[in-house]
Amino acid sequence: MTDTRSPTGVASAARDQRLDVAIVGGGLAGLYALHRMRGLGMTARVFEAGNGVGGTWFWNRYPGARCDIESLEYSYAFADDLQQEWTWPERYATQPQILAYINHVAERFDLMRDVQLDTRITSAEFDRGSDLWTVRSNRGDVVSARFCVMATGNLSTPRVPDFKGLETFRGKWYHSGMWPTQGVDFTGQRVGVIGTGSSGIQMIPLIARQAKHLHVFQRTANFSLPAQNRPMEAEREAAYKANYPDRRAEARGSGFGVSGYPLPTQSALEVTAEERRRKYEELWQRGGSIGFLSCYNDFLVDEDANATAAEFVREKIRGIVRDPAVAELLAPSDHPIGTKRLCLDTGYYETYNRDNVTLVDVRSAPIEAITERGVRTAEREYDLDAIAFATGFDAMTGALREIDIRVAGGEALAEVWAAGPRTYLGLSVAGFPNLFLITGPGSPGVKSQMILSIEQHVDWIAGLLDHARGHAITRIEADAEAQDRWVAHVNEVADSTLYPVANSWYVGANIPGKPRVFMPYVAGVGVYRAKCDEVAASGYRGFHLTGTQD
Ligand code: N01
Repeated sequence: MTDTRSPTGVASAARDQRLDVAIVGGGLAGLYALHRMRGLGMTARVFEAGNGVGGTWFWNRYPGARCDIESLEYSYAFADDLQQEWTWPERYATQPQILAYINHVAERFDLMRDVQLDTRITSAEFDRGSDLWTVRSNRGDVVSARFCVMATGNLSTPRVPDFKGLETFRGKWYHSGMWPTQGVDFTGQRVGVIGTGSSGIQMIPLIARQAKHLHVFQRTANFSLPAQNRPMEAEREAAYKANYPDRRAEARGSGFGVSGYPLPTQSALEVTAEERRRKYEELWQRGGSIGFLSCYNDFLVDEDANATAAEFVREKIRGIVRDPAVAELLAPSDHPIGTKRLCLDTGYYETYNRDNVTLVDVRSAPIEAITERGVRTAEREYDLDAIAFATGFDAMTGALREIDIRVAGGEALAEVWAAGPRTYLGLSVAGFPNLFLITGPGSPGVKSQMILSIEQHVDWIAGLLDHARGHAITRIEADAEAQDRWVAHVNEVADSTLYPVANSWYVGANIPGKPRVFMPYVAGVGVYRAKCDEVAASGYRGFHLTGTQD
C-alpha cells in the first residue's frame, strides 16, 4: 500500500491504495463521512474532482450565490464547539462565507491529509469473490476498498442545453455551476442570462447592476419569495447558541429539517380568506420558504389550498413590477407553488423595473440557436457580449451515472437505472453491495436542510459499518424486494402530494429524454429518520449481511 497522504490535500501520484472506505466527493457529505469513518478507526480517503473542497459551494461562485436556508440551521450539528464558536455574519450566508466555513471544518478536524484533490473517480467495480470495490480515477489511481460511499452531490452535474451554435459565439459564456474562481466583471457588457430557477433568480439582480444591458431569457416563471436577508442579530445568534441541542433535535423530527416550523395541523381552506392573507403577509415579511411550505397541512396536497398562496404571490409580483405585461410573464401559472423548488431572492422582481433589463419570453418564441453575435429566438436575434447559463443540473442521478459503477460482469448502475433510479431507503441499491449513497434518490435529501440529511445518512451508515465490523460482515447488500417496497412507498407518498404535477428537476423534466420519475422521498425528515432507525434496530431488515466468500 502506498502512503499518499499529504497535509495539503494536493494529490500525489497515488496508484495502489487499500482502504476500508473510499469516499467519492469532497463536499459537505464527503468531509463529514471522512470524519465519521476515521472516528470508527477505519482507513478512509476522499477523492474530489475539484482543486478544493466544498462541492456545491466550491463550484457555484456566480454573483449572488447564497444559501436559502438560514445559516444557523444550514451548518453541521455534529460538533457543539464548532456550532458555538462559528459566527455567521448574515442570516443567509453567501457562497464565500459557506466555503470559508467548510475550509475551516476541514482544517479544524484535520481532514485534508486524507483528501485527494484534482481526482475524478471514473469507475468502481465490485468483486463478489473478495467483497472489495476497485475504484479508479482519471489520474491512474487504483483503490481497493471494502466500502464505497458516493458523496457525489445531487446538483453537481451542470447542464448547458444542447443549443445549436454555442461554439460559434464570439463572446464569453459561463454556467452557474462552473463559475470562474476569479469571478466575472460584466461592467459595460450586454449580458444574457438563460434560466430563471434559483441560480438565475439570485444572479439576475447583481448582474443587472453591472451590465450595460441585461436580457433575461425565461422559459418558465418560478415562484420566488423574499429572503429578507439581513446582518445577523446578536440576540438571535445568542438565543440559538443557548439552545442549539434542542434546536437540532427539533429539526431532526421536522418536515424539512429546519427548526421553528412545527408540522402544520390546519387546512388553508378551514380559515377565512382574510386570515390566510394575514398569515401569508406575515410569512412574506418574515422571509424564507419553509414558513410557506409549512403553513397549512394541505398546502402541498390540495390544489385549492395551494392556489390561495399561489395567488397571493402573483399579486405581490403584480404589485412590484411596474409594467403589467412583464408582471404577467413573471407570474407563474403552470405549477402549484412549492412543487418546484421555491426560490428566495433579494430584489429579483424589482430588477425588472430597471431600464437596462429586458425579460424575453422564450416559451412563446423559443431559443433556436446561439450565434456568433448572441442568442437567436424564433422572433429575433439578441446581440450579447456574455451569456450566463443558469440552466440547472442533471439532478440526483447525473453524477452517479457518469461513473461506471458495476459488479464485475454485471450491468452498470446507469443501465440498471435506465428507467429511473431505484434504491432502498435512498441509501443503497440492490445488486450493488457495500455501496452507499448520501442523500440519494428515494431519501428526503434535496427536500430538506441538506446538512442535516447528510449527517443523518453518514451517521446511519457509520452505525451499520460498525455493526458489520463487530459481526465479521464483509458484504452488505440491499434486498431487491425490500427495495421494491421502498420504491413503491416513495411513489405512493409522492402521489399523495402535488409535487409530481410540476415539470421540475425532481422528476428530471429539465433533461430531455430523462425518465419522468419523482425522485425525493417527501414524507418528511422526521418520518424518514424513524424508518431508518427502525431498520437499524431490527438488525438491518431489508439488507443481506454476510461474511466473506473466501
Ligand atoms: O436550475 P433549475 P438552478 N431554454 O433547474 C431553464 C439548488 N440551488 O441551477 O423551468 C430555456 O431550477 C429552466 O426553464 P424550465 C436548488 O435546489 C439552490 O436554478 O425548464 N430555458 C429553468 O428556468 C435549485 O432548485 C440555491 O422551463 C431553459 C432554469 O433554466 C437547484 O439548485 C441556489 C432551458 C433551470 O432552473 C437548481 O437550480 C441555486 C432551455 N433549453 C441553486 N433549459 C440556494 O440555496 C433549462 N432552462 C439558494
